[in-house]
Amino acid sequence: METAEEIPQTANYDESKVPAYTLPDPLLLPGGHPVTDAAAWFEKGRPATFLEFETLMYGRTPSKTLPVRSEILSLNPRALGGKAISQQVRIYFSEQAEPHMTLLIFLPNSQKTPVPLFLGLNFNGNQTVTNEPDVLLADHWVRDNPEAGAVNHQATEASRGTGVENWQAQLITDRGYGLATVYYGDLDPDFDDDFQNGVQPLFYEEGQTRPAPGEWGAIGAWAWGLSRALDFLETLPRVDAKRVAVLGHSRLGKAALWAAAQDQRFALVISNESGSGGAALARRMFGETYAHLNTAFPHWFCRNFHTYSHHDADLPFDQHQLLALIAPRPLYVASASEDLWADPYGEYLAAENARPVYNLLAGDAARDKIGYHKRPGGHDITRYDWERYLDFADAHLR
Ligand code: GTR
Repeated sequence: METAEEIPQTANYDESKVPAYTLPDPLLLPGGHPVTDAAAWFEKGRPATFLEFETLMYGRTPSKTLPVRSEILSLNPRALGGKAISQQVRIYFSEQAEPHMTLLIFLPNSQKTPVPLFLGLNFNGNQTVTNEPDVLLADHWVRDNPEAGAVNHQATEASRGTGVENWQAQLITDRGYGLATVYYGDLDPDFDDDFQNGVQPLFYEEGQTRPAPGEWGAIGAWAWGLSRALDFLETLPRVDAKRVAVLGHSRLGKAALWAAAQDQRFALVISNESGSGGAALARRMFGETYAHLNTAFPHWFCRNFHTYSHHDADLPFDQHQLLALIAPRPLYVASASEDLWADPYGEYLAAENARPVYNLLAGDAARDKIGYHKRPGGHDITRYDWERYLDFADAHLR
């Protein structure tokens, strides 16, 4: 494994230097047998594909059920200028106070029937998502960013509302959808602490001090948290939990995809510029490499994945097959033209190459089930992106 000074900073941004490659056929079983119908996909193809991603990339999520309990912290019937009800709920995963996650939920007051909802993790604390003064500051480690109100790894008042443009709570609720979010550091703070903080220690066996080589890293913990948030949303009568879209930007897009691959309750999935280790094909060797991911962020994936630093093309799968694990549920992949680090074209090609599985499972309806856009600009999630996601959700969740 490289030291920090050796982190490969050079990335290929030259389309002519993309090597020749052949993508694994998502409909071929490891022994070479073709999957020819939906039953065989769900009985054999999907489990085999899933097992490879689990073992070699994201790591296995422990299945132990925890004594989860929730505490309602606030209820505001007149949030977002009176148009929405907001709720904050703290979810504990043991009898202890830590670890816990705080779920922030907005539901439009205009809707009389249970609403479809977007669920996503946020980068800097729930208080950044809107300007609502009653939203609690993140109470776990945050990445320092003094200009955005994150100082000494603590969220401050100055960070309130700094992510309003990225979250568009007003637009989402105006269009009749709910929005729910959790600060990702509640689940596992995003630094390499050898998995002493966050939710992993809850699952250690007697004598275990860190996840085994094939067990989850931080992305696995973030994805697990999305499923625990959905568990809670299922208890809310005003939410239609069968119409929950899970989304994420960048590293949290990787987590959203992995959450949806594992948890088929998520009805629709959105990858916003998830890039390498998310929606982007590895075999193109364009933009961020696995060597970079594993050295800059050694805690994100499972330890087995470190074997593939500098051997990106040696994995038995590529990321179109992660997207195929979402089939036949609607999937939207979005890129930005200047976000070459995330390989926009590789994200597009992964979505296109998931189509054989969608076609097999959904027939003629498959065509519209995969959405894609590449907007001008850089690495970000913007109002334009949300407008596309809302249109896509209108087509599939209404
Ligand atoms: C980068 C990382 C990407 C992406 C991004 C983000 O530093 O190399 O894989 O996850 O962070 O999350 O914004």
